[in-house]
Amino acid sequence: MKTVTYSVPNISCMHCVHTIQTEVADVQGVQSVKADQVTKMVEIVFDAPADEAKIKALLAEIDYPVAA
Ligand SMILES: [Cu+2]
Repeated sequence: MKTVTYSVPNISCMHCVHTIQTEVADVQGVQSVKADQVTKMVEIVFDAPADEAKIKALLAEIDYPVAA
């Protein structure tokens, strides 16, 4: 199990938080997703077959790219 924390500047409201949590939770292997609209951070706990590349690609696809 791995925990990552990403900065996602596009988070602006509870809708963003909900969208991110719902979409990322659908990735196979993801155990938990916690997005915060104040800090604009997303904490994700996952295991294989999920990996950072897949999660980052999904976030970019739904218009919440991870800050470089
Ligand atoms: Cu929003």
